[in-house]
Amino acid sequence: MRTTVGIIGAGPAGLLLARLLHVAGIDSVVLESRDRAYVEQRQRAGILEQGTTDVLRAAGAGERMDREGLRHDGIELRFARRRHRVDFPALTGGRSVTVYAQTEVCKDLIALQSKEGGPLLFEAEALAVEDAGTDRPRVPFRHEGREDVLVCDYVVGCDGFRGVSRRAVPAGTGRVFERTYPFGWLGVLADVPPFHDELVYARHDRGFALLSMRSPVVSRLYLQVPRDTDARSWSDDEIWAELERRFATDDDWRLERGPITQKSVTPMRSFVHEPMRHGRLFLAGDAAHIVPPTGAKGLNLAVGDVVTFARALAHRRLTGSAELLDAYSATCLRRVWQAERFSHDMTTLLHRAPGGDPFDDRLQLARLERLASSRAAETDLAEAYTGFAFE
Ligand code: RFL
Ligand code: PHB
Repeated sequence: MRTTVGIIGAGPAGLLLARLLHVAGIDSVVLESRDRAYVEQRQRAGILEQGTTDVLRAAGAGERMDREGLRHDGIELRFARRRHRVDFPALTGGRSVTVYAQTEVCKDLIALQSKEGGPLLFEAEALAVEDAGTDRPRVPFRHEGREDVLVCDYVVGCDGFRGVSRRAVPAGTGRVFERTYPFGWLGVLADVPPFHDELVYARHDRGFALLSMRSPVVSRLYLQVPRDTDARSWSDDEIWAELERRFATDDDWRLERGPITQKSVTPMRSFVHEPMRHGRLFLAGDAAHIVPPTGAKGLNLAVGDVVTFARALAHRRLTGSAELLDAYSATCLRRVWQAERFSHDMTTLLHRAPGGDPFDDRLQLARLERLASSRAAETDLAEAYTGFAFE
């Protein structure tokens, strides 16, 4: 098989890249190791920055998002049994975010690609990236029991944190920056209307909790738990009781319980691989960087990367200049590190290390008090949460 851009992975990064290239008249082939149902049902991100919704709309993938997505103009911070609302449009000159799940973004992009894009092969596992240092990189892959090779002008590794493409960068040419955290998130989906109309980020002595949502009748809730927790060790009653404790306020707020339909635990990690390119292999999304989900940035960063690549390749085609392709890694990394900073700040602001340190507790409360009383501090959060502009 021969194509201009070989894309490994059909998560949000790979699917959107295929769409952007199609719109620019550049052909691609997408290889995805899992089946379509798996990709469409994997519960993950929920928050789209305004820049992300703009890109999806411009790519022709915004119709259902505009109908079903929920515009959110703020979040609530809960701490010391109090609430503080951060008003995004007032602090950022009108910016907001949209609640529209990653599962839905993927469904919309898959439907578009199947209707009018290039090949999108499910259950097609890339085995390696070869000859990335030449102008004919190759991706051997296995599909329907047969081995084949995809020969490309460029390969974009959109295969997530555990994919194969990052491994094709020779040791010694790249550098990894990493932090792991001693906790993870127990995430649940519940068939109950969200108890608040905006997201609630709660800091509590027993640990962090987050209310998000998937629709006006489905809540998405998270609890900080020790890193190696087995989700099955938490009964539904224990989950609701813990949510009640961590979200408790001094006013008459009440939590309504409902059936829990899904439970899983995600470990938390910060990770950046520099540079995001080796020869004709470009890394995008989680393949190149991971943020802890507290800042809701992972999917939005993936979108920024593939927009940068698609523009750079279109520029190359139009002008013959490789200038933007050569700048790809540096351009993406500026935005990536801002998201790393913000996600790390939000994580350390709201989570409690196991065992806890009383000094850290007081610092967290002081940081939260500062956010609740200083427009400057709040503006920094609102600008970062609603998203940094694409370059
Ligand atoms: P993905 O989504 O992991 O997709 C990678 C795809 O590559 C496939 N693959 C391969 N295919 C072929 N051959 C191989 N050898 C392959 N190896 C792997 C995989 O099957 C998969 O389909 O990476 P991508 O596209 O870079 O997208 C990144 C996002 O998924 C991720 O950053 C976000 O989900 C992170 N995230 C959030 N991001 C946000 O922007 N806002 C949020 O609110 C948000 N909340 C979250 C999150 C992630 C979470 N978890 C579970 C990690 C909440 C959670 C709980
Ligand atoms: C989600 O809806 O899954 C979600 C929202 C905000 C976050 C993380 C996850 O910070």
